[in-house]
Amino acid sequence: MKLGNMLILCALCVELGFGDTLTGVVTLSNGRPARNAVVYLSGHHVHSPGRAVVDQRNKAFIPHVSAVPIGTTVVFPNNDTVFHNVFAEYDAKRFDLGMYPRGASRSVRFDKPGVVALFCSVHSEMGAFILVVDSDVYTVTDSSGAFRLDGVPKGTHSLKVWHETGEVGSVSVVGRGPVRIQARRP
Ligand SMILES: [Cu+2]
Repeated sequence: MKLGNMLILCALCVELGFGDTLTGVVTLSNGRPARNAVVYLSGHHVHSPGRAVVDQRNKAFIPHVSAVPIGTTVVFPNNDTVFHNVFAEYDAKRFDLGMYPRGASRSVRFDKPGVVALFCSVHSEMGAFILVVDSDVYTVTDSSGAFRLDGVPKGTHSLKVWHETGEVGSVSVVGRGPVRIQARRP
């Protein structure tokens, strides 16, 4: 992209209020930090479904938790030294990507919001989650439950939280935070 076009786009971003940052911390109902919680602005229009990767290395899915906007194609490469068989539960159904070796890959497009629970039929210790969100403003908390959301438009937003324990949260936020959210059983 030409520099001139980039400057015009950046000016537009400022004008529309994109680029604000919202910070906060998520805890679970037991008061502990909610590590790997997905935090997103609910109902925020999805502009940019894209591609995401859930890697397989050292008998683990990496990342363990990810969030993607509706319409995103997720690629599942096997970069391990052994075969894995990826299957998942999603939208009340099961899909199976079969068994594939190092260097091979499969991909799936996710068109409905919801939880994708990933497993490997060979290694029962392998598990991961993808949350498909109706939003393109989302992130995942760090080990202390902290998060930083970029690209938050001005105004009041419904901020939602999902954690792999099944605990969820929802708060109305204005401004940049920091916000504290305690997730609970739905
Ligand atoms: Cu495996």
